[in-house]
Amino acid sequence: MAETENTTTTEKLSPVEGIKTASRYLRGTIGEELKTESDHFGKDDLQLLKFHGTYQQDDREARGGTTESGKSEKAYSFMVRSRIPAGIMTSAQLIAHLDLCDQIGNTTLKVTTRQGLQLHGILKSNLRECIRRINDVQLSTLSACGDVNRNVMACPAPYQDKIRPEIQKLAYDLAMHLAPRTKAYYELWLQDPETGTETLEGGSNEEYEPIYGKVYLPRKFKTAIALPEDNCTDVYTNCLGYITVVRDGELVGYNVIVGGGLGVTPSAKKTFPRLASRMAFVTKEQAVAVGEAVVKVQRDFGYRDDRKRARLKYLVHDKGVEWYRAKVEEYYGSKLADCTPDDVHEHNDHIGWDEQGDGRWFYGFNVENGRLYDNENRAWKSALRDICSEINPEIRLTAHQSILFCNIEDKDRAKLSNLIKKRGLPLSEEISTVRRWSIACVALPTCGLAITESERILPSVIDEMEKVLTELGLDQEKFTVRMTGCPNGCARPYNADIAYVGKAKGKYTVFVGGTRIGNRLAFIFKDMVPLENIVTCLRPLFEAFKKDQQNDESFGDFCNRLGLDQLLALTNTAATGE
Ligand code: SRM
Ligand code: SF4
Repeated sequence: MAETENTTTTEKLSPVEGIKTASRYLRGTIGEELKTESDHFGKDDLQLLKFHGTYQQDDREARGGTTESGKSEKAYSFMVRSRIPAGIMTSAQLIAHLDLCDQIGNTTLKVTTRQGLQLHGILKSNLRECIRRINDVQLSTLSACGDVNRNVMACPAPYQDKIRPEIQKLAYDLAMHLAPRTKAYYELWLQDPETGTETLEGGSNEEYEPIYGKVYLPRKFKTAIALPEDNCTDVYTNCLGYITVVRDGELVGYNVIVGGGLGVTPSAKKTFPRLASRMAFVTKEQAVAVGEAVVKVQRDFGYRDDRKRARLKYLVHDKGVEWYRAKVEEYYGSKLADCTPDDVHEHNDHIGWDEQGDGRWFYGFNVENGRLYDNENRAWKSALRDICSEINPEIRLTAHQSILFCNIEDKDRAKLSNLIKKRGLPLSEEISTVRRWSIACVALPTCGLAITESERILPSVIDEMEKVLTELGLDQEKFTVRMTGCPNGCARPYNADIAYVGKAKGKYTVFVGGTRIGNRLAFIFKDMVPLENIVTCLRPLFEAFKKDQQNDESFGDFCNRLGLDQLLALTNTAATGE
């Protein structure tokens, strides 16, 4: 299929399309801007910087002053995101990130919901150094953001079985295969700005992006791999997903799913969260090439006129999965088999101690909302530095914003626990079930799209939930609680058992009815609930759940069984005492 084929060329394109096309493969004027004294970039380059793994932000709590010219003053800095396929990294790579956050960042580091790492507060004058130092330790920020395939997720558990190593390798292979090929990244961030030259000159060195072409994708693109018994990557929320198919203990292939995505603009009916549709079975050998075909169909048919509708999920929704499959077969060059019945049915968060199967252990360390910092009570960064320098474990990041310390010898187990305790941190086994299964997005003060608090407020919301659940004898119940500071859905709220989604200043939409397994969308229970009521509004539901729970149904299943009207009736009964 020709690189430039694009059925959307006659439609009115969104302005970002023009910026990408004119960017000379993601260069724009970033190189020139990096040489200026200005503390921020111009509008067009902001779009291109994302492909390089960085977002221009400003501290929203520092806004408000004015410059001499009367313009509102902003404290600009950059978020830098590392792409880490399957979240697998070394102790040295983690230490390099901790050094960066302490030396040129805002002294905190965030483990993200896609097994990545984020630095915040990097000044423009330090941006090149930051990205170069990440590359110095053999990681990259290229395509961590932008309209390309992002970090590929896979279950990070280090079980030495016949499946995990294979899917983790597939995550790496897909990430490399689908990474942009432009040399712009090398030129801008890695070569010496004084002596280096641009390779794209006079047409003779014209670059070629075999998968993306000049225009890249219409929008961000996300890929994940899961096992039926372990959907820890929330595979159904991705544009492209792979679910393992195992026969006689051997991995034979994957059921490929397409068209998941969560972002929504509540005021725009044309936007909605969507779980992926099951498309076709592929063998192990076909997995990467079919993934490429899925990407290319979105490249050529995805909507480029309206960024709100440009994600793959809208194309699959509008045209149907059979249409999408036929196109993928055309691009791939042959027919594909139908999906097998294999599907996700469990979720393991890998927290606590577990055996790897090679005589060694791994420890899932629950990092509350993925934020690593040091203060007088809790010193996450110091604990990690101690563990990395004294034990040197392999590090794996989970999609639940937590860390697995891997390859731990039996003799080092007590030592590892002591290093955690010494820094005032709870062991994973000391954390309540509700806290363990909760995650929150970044939100304020760095996220430019945040409407409410999320990561900073969820710990106290969980304190309150712990009290209610303990009082009702529900403290052992396993269900997901997810909070975001706006409806974009960065902590994947729309398929959780319970979700709090920031809607207006201090107010949240409360969702219930999703699942821990991530295969059902939640529904709105109450909208515009003030922060102080987001736990109390659920109390009647918890009480009814305690009374009427059937077999081992989860809280999400219970809410889904009752449906909105019955749940609201419970609340009204509680309010009137009838
Ligand atoms: Fe996200 C935008 C943070 C996972 C859906 N997301 C943003 C930005 C870059 C805000 C912006 O555009 O200015 C946030 C940066 C905040 C900051 O200060 O750091 C941001 N997203 C995050 C992270 C760091 C949340 C976290 O606390 O872990 C996650 C980074 C993952 C990574 O390593 O790559 C993150 N974002 C997600 C997910 C979850 C996932 O992918 O599994 C989603 C929902 C799934 C999906 O994509 O549909 C998600 N982020 C969005 C959206 C809505 C996209 C849409 O289709 O409408 C936006 C806004 C946008 O793209 O316009 C967004
Ligand atoms: Fe920002 Fe909204 Fe994403 Fe939270 S959900 S990080 S507030 S864009």
